[in-house]
Amino acid sequence: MSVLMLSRLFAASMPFPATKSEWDIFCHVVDNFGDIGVCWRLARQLAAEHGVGVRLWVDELESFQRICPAIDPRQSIQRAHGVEVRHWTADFPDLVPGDVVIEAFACHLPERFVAGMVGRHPPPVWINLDYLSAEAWVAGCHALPSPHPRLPLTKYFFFPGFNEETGGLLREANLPALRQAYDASPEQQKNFWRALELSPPAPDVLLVSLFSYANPAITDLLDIWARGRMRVCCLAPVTRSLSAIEAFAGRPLKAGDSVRRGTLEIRMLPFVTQTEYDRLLWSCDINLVRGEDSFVRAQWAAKPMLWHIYPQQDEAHLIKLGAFLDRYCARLPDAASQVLRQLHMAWNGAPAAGAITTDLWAQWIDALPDLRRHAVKWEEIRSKQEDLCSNLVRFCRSKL
Ligand code: TRH
Repeated sequence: MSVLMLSRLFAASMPFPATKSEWDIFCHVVDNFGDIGVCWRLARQLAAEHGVGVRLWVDELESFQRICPAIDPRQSIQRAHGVEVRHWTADFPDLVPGDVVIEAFACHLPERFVAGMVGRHPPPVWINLDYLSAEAWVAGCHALPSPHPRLPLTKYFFFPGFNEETGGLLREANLPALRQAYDASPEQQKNFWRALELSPPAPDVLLVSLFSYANPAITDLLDIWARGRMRVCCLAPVTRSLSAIEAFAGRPLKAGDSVRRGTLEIRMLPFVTQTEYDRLLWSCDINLVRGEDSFVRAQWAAKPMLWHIYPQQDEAHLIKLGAFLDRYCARLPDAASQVLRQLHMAWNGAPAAGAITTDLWAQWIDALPDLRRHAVKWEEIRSKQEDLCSNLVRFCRSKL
């Protein structure tokens, strides 16, 4: 065996890191909270579970502060939860890149930094962390190298996904245990409601969290809930769904306000931290989520959910939605699968789907026992797969 092969074998079997490794993560906040939501989660997990020194570069700190109030948008360098947070501005400093460089969602690294990567020996492992999709092509593209056209650098495409052939899903090691402890603790639940300044929900009320993009179907749903057989309490953090809720209420609303109509009560919540948002998802019977990160967290909450996917041009998002539903519904009884698909298509404005009707909602309520069992099973199976952060660490170790 050659010296080179031996050294590779040795490197692959070494506990990671032999010395503390340093990673740079770059996050460009395109819009909303998903980009920083994912990067922040990954950065914290790398630091807390893998002993990695993380420098997180973020070009917009105000959005970051919304999900993590410890962040001060005026500081160019600060530490939070064991992570060094840097404000990423146009005048990028000269510094030595870390062992691993993560370019989140093809955010395009600063040229000066790329030059630093070329000058580093060995060069860093360069990862483009992509968006999550359940489409079949993802498995074929995951971890593929892409040599730089001019420079002696190789970028690897790392795709999150739902099976072992992909990079997996972000999930902290203690997440299932934390959720189970919360479920089993009336004390923790009481503290959660108290922190939100809400009284705990009555047992006969269907509790729904609402986080979506602007969506004409919100009004339909609120209307159906208000006229339904069942009492519904809708907990809505103030986000882009606010204007639809205000139109329904007929008045301006802010966090702390509530609206009552028929069998529906809407409680407007402040935008909470990521940790509190998890607790909100664990507490509700049904979670309406959006984008990427809240969509994944709703799956870890093991509750029935309705996903508002990030809209894309040429309705590409509907293909992505269909791919997820194919996967998610594979082991679901036919009737529940059908109503879940129909409701998702209507909620996402698919052309052939039509509006959400009272009848469709009633079918969804009838399917709830199956949907609940299924959500628990789905979470159990996915939790057994390796999480994205551990996958990434293992992959980078093999390339260092
Ligand atoms: O905010 P989003 O719509 O983000 C989107 C998606 O990521 C999309 O794929 C991307 O292209 C686009 O951004 C640019 O939805 P997402 O992904 O669910 O992110 C929301 C984050 O906000 C998530 O980390 C959960 C967090 N959150 C809170 O911390 N508190 C809250 O009260 C709420 C409602 C959310």
